[in-house]
Amino acid sequence: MRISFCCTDTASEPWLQGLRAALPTAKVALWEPGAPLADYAVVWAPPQQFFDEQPQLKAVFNIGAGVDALLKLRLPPNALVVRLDDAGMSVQMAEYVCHAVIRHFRELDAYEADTRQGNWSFRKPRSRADFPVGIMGMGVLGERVARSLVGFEFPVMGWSRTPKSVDGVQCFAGEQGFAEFLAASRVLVCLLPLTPETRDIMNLTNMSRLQSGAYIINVARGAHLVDDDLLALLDSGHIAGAALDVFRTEPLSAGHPFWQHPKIVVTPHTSARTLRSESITQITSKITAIQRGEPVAGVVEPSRGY
Ligand code: NDP
Ligand code: OXD
Repeated sequence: MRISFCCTDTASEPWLQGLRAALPTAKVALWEPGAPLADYAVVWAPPQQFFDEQPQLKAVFNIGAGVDALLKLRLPPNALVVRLDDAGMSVQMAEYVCHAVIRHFRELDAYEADTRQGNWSFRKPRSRADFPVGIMGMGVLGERVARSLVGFEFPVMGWSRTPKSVDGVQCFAGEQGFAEFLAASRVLVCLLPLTPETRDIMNLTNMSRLQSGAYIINVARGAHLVDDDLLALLDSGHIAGAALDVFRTEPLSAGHPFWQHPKIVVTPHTSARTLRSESITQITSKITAIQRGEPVAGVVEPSRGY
């Protein structure tokens, strides 16, 4: 069995070593133009030439959860496309989102500013009931985030394409549930895949439907958010602030107003990192399962875009 590794912006050697250790009988090699035909591919942002030269692939393993960039390419006709299915990302995402919600709710930035000035002063405690959190996307990551926020006793809502039932979470689904979901939310978390249906979903109309004093947490893809609409709603006061981990252009371009905005916290696409060891274990287990003719989780449906 041959496995071809083609991941841009990734240190290849530790991955190659890990894949070889997990599947000692496989031939695992870094892809280069003209490389021998492989059975499986492990990829992140590969060039189109990779797939054009490897049309026989049985499965393509993306070393991330989001496949929006991959699905823009012409893929091998018979290959399964498999995304990372948690692999240590959901706990990181829960940490990041809970931190952002709590930091905002408990006014920790304001406390930090006060204490840096030597001020020992208190703010009136706020009520969780006034900070309902709506999570767009109740998949592998969104559901874990929702359950974690329930643990902190926030009112939690979830919105997905198909109906869900999660203990302690008020679930909404589809177009028909969207307006009600937004109206019930003050903090909005985006954990949707980027598809034609979800691009620009955080726009002026939709964000205006959130409760006044809204807070935006985007940890999915930059193109879910219309930057100028967020800035306008921050200026008007309808939105109180935002924690943004993902951007239309990454790295965020120098001079972008988000960098210095006093109500925006920027992080460099780091809310849930790919963990190499967990990912290698997951990918190699799935290769073994496919070889045995067994089904695997995390298979992408290209027609729905995730
Ligand atoms: P999943 O595919 O498991 O979940 C996607 C969720 O979005 C599902 O609940 C799905 O609904 C819902 N959804 C999709 N389309 C629509 C729609 N049109 N309307 C309403 N709901 C919709 O993805 P993950 O949870 O694993 O990951 C989500 C995204 O997070 C990734 O696609 C990626 O872009 C981003 N990400 C960001 C990272 C970072 O570091 N910032 C790290 C990892 C991922 P249904 O359940 O009905 O199918
Ligand atoms: C992912 C990401 O999709 O890191 O996994 O953004």
